[in-house]
Amino acid sequence: MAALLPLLLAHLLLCADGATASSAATPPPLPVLPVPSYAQLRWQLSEMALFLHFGPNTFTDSEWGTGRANPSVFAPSALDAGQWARVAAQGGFGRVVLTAKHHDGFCLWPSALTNYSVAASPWRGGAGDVVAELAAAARAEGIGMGLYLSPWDRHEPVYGDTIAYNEHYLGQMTELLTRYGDVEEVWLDGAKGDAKKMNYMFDAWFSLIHQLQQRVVIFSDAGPDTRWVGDEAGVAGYTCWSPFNKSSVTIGHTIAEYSRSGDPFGQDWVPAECDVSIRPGWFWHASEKPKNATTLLDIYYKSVGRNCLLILNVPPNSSGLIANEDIQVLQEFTEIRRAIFSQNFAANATVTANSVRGGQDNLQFAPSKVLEDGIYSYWAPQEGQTCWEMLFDLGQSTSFNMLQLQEPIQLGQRVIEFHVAILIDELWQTIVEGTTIGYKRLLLFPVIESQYLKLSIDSARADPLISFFGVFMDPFLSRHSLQNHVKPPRTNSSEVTMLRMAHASVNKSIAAM
Ligand code: FUL
Repeated sequence: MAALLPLLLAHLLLCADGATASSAATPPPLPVLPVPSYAQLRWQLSEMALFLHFGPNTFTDSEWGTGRANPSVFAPSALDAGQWARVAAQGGFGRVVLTAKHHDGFCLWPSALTNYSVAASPWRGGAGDVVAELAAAARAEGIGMGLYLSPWDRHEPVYGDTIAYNEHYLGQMTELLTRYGDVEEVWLDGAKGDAKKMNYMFDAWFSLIHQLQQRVVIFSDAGPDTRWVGDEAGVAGYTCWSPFNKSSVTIGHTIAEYSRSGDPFGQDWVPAECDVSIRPGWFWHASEKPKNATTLLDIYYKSVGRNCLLILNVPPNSSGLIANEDIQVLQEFTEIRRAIFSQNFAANATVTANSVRGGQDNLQFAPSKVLEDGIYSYWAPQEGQTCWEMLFDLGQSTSFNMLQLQEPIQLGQRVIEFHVAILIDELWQTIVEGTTIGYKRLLLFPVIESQYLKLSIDSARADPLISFFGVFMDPFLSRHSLQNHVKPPRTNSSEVTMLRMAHASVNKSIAAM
């Protein structure tokens, strides 16, 4: 009898479509534009990047160097880029991004276009190249390499002369993108603190960067490939679209709400990147301490768990090493993620849906596809439905407080609103409401217990597609941190009444068997 229950429950879906599959394969549904490029997909799948702020500021206890620090201050005694890359790889960071040049203008590579660089420092007798050492280390660890080349340069004498400085900047960019192999991310910000008037020729910069590096994504306030989320706390909007209009934002002048949330009507695919430092400052300071692992986990939920990439800054110290206390926190952060995500209570669930693309027997788009990791296998409904529901039978009553949902974003971001309900005392009760899903959505709520869950997509830009649905328990979640995660549940009394009636009739049939 118990084995029949899931099948019977499938009939509880409000709008079951009994169509069966035809013998020919069904092609995938049309994408809904905009969609990510190859480089943007690689970026998104890497989930987290390790940001490395390092330079004269590390030695002078400053954040925004004046550009007048003597290159002799740059003297790390034990610089080991291999350690930085290992820390990144072991912590699950898919790429590293180094401040090749910060606002002070000091270059961590021996640029031929300035004397203000490692070549003028005592480090490695003036023959060192931090960019080269990190590029080799990242390659050895199998992670991507990214570079931050600050537009604002407080040292360079031609800064302020538009033509001359744009030429200088492009010359330095060319050095960085032609000497060190694949560069997967170029990071630039809109900071421009001095009174000097300066026009950056962003269009020329972006064209050159894309010309020189095939896999690169360019980060700035306005993309073109990934956008600043609009804060330096690592937190995205509860609603977060990758579609966006680049033309609505000027670099250096963001509209916080637009950057946080994106734009369901956006013409461009520009997903958000969330930057935050493990310490109060971006550069290392002896007096500062790292955040703890549960704070990092909370940031992870609000960045990676809201369809973004998390770029976490872990600044090397004045020895040229990531400090042990930071490594310790990163190890705990890795360990708690492993503990939480290694047990998916839905892994062996029985999954049904009210309709399946190509018919209920079509395995290619079967509801059970949402149990497979990643975005390349997914459930798709029949076209032209107005109701989309999936039902999960976990096999036994289970306690949990977190859900992971994913969309196959290679076909565009679709879901506008959804909710998840559980069956308690024969009634479906909404436990969480969500807005966007995108690449990955992590939803938290107080611990609840049930065997049955129902995902309802309430509105979507096109037929919704779901590539992953997971059920987890986060034992570290405090009532306090929950406050920032939970949206008040919505009550839909007519739905509850209909399901109650339907469930009552199923119970009657079971009793009659
Ligand atoms: C900002 C800079 O001004 C900060 O110093 C830091 O580099 C941060 C990541 O970007 O725009």
